[in-house]
Amino acid sequence: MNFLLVNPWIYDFAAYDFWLKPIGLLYISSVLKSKGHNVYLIDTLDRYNKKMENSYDPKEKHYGTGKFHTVNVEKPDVLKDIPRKFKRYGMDEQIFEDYLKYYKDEKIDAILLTSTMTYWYYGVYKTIEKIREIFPETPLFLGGIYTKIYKEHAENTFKPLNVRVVPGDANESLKEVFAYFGKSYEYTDWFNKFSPDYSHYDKLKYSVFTTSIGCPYKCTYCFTPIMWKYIYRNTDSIIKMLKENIEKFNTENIVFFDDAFLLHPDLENLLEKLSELKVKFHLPNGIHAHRVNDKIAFLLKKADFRVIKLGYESSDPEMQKKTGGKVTNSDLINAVNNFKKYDFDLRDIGAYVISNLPGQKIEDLYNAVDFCTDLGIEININEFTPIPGTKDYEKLIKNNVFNDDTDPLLLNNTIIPYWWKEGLSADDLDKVKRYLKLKRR
Ligand code: B12
Ligand code: SF4
Repeated sequence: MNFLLVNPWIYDFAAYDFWLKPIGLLYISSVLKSKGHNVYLIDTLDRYNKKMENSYDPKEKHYGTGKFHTVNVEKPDVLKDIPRKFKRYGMDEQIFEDYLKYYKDEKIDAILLTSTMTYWYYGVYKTIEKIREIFPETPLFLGGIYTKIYKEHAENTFKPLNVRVVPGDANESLKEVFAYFGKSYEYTDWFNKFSPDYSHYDKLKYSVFTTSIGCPYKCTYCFTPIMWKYIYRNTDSIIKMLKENIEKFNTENIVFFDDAFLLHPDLENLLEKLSELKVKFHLPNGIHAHRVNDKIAFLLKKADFRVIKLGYESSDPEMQKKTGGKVTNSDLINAVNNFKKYDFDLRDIGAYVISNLPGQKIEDLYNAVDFCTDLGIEININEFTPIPGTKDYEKLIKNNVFNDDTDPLLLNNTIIPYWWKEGLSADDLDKVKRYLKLKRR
């Protein structure tokens, strides 16, 4: 069979290519190829797509990250009152259309789209509207994180575009795809046996991998432990997967999307072996600070880890404990002292802090800014995103802060402070962000 995979546009008030690669779809590509199918990919978020060269300069920033091509677009009704510009991020519309017309000749049997952030479903919708202009009848399947969190919402929203929603991991979702065509699908150990398929890209400034899926912690705001049972890949097969990628694509930057990279049971050996690969490594997802002891910091430096984000979330010990106990203030101090000992560039080390956690006081944020800037590291303040199924979401519903049928677009972390009466206002957050700027100076 011939499959066309599409990584959709993002529609949002803000988005940045912080090493975004659709690794879910890239795994699907490997699995389908292994079963003898033809697979094509249009990644609308690939900043280095060669057809975009005339209309956009990808201007590489830090280690291959950078700004997307953008176009201002109309806001959907539910966002009309938000006083910010709404944009489409990614491939030029005409180029996308040209790709679709080109693939029309390949006799595509099925189109597969992924979804990541729940509040990006509108971009998925607009992408599929465009696809339907060229492929009005072709069976189209939507999987990925949004469909796992909001199955019913996805089914209702995408019905007018004749989309079949297939939540689940590679096996569960592909089984449904093949069942639609009256074919059987044999489960495969996709996580241990396959790697994300990067053969679709003309130019790779970075490759993204994950050495584990899921996390053994259960933080009250996080969907990861609900979505995945914690599993990790063995060291030798991780090294083999990375070596193949580096040899094929001359990769300079390897990025790990893991939720729990430092919890790998064979961590020291893994880091030793990574140090033989001679590339730069990055950890953009908040890592577990308590694991950064003297030895681990030494090995991270030896392997050439650069951007490392620590999951800090709150400076308040009570809040840290109440939300899952993954970190304490002394964990952060120890981790940063170990990074300093081995001479990491502290501009690359940052801590994630969540603002607007239920019950959080504004002082928590000012203290977090003081704490991190005094340690000498960067701080990234990210607004809280309530996710159905998590303890925090259920509590907010119970307390009538919003309804269970609230449009996911309104639960975008950038939007919440504009309408949420319970938490910190947009003005409060602006003040904290101004304070952070001053402290940075
Ligand atoms: C990597 C990651 C990031 C990266 C990149 C995200 C990106 N846009 O790609 C970074 C660090 C930038 C990031 C940032 C944030 N993230 Co994040 N992130 C993740 C993480 C850890 C991994 C995603 C991933 O790649 N998984 C691995 C792949 C293999 O799985 P997958 O995509 O589901 O694909 C599988 C299946 O779904 C299926 N499949 C996928 N597509 C399709 C399609 C078809 C047709 C089929 C058949 C099958 C199929 O096959 C694949 C193989 O089994 C998830 C948690 C998690 N473990 O999933 C959170 C998660 C998605 N992030 C989350 C959050 C909250 C955030 C932030 C908002 C945090 C914050 N407060 O700032 C920011 C938002 C930034 C932004 N605007 O993008 C939430 C979701 C929030 C939401 N409302 O949607 C999650 C779920 C974690 C959580 N806290 O609960 N994140
Ligand atoms: S430690 Fe991180 S990934 Fe694990 S449950 Fe908590 S927030 Fe989620």
